[in-house]
Amino acid sequence: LRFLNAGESHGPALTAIIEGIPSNLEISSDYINRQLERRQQGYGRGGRMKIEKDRVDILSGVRFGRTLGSPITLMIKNRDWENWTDVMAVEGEPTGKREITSPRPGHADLVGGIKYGFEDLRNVLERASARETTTRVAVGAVCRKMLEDLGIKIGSYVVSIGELSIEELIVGVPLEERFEKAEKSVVRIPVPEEDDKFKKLIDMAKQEGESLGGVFEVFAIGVPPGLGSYVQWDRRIDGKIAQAFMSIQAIKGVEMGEGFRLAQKFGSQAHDEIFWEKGRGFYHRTNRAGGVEGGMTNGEPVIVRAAMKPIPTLMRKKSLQSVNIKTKQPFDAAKERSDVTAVPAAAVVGEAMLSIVLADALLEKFGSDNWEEIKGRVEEYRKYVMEF
Ligand code: EPS
Repeated sequence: LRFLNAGESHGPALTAIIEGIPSNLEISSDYINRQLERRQQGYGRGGRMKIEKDRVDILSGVRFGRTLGSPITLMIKNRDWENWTDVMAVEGEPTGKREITSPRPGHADLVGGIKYGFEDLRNVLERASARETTTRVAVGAVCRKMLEDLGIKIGSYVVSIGELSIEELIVGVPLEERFEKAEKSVVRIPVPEEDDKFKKLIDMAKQEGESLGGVFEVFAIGVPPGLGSYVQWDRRIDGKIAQAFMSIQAIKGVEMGEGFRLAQKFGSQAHDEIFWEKGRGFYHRTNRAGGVEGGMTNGEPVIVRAAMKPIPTLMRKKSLQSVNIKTKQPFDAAKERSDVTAVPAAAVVGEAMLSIVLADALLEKFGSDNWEEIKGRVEEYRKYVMEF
């Protein structure tokens, strides 16, 4: 399974081509659109989300609601494009309109400009922007459909935004319940009663022209054991998951299960003991490992935790110290329309990335031609695991 995506934030459209989705998988644009909508939510989003209503056009690879096994092309039009036709024109000379010369600390602006040789840093931000994650969610939705057919559930919730955390309030709450509640919260927290506190913090940050980061968790329940492998470094599934999450804009840390907290424990407190029951097979009563041992899924829920830094675009009167790339004079970093926080959206992007990695690993283990055939193999394998 592989995919490429393309598109500038204010260009005409975002596109993706996915190769390796088996034939006979049922998929619809409605199914994908539901995920796209979820990515657009979250208190603290900026003006762009009021303009966009992300909808997918499936341009290839699907016929009468089923995949053909051929490359699937997905396209999401940028509604905002019509306001940018001159700034983002394909032909003609630069107009200087909406040119960016004061790089934002923390954004790709400066290094991107040096690396690709641009005098207008807009050339960088248009592609570096998290707008690109729209297509990841669309690709992730196709993968999610496969997982769903196998009874694998993917979900996410926000644990903290800035210094506000609900971590202590969800101890012992099952993952699925956390997810269901988070779906009802405007900031994706599994304790919607706390929404107001979070909204207040976000309002305050907005007033100050500030931005906020946070922590979110993504899980997958029902994953068969044995996806990924210990036999080669680049086949370890935790490595693939970490890469997938780190590649989401503004993510600065990724953990599996208890992650960094495991480092403080004695070995006897850190690992998940093994049990066996007839009719159930092997299982664990704890899941500190986050569902991965030895670079392979172990049958327990896969749990990934990621830390997002605050978005680099600040609307403060006094922004951050930067230097104009033309005059070399100190300058206030560029101000662009942006979000105060996008942690809830990043969690949905995380769901997509986990879906992609797991679907890829499933196809690697069970074949990749005909979905009906693959489903049968997974079922057989589950029986085998139960009897092992
Ligand atoms: C985003 C679209 C962008 C930003 C945001 C995410 O739209 P615009 O730049 O037109 O406001 O709202 O991206 C960033 C903050 C960033 O720094 O990349 C989206 O579709 O999620």
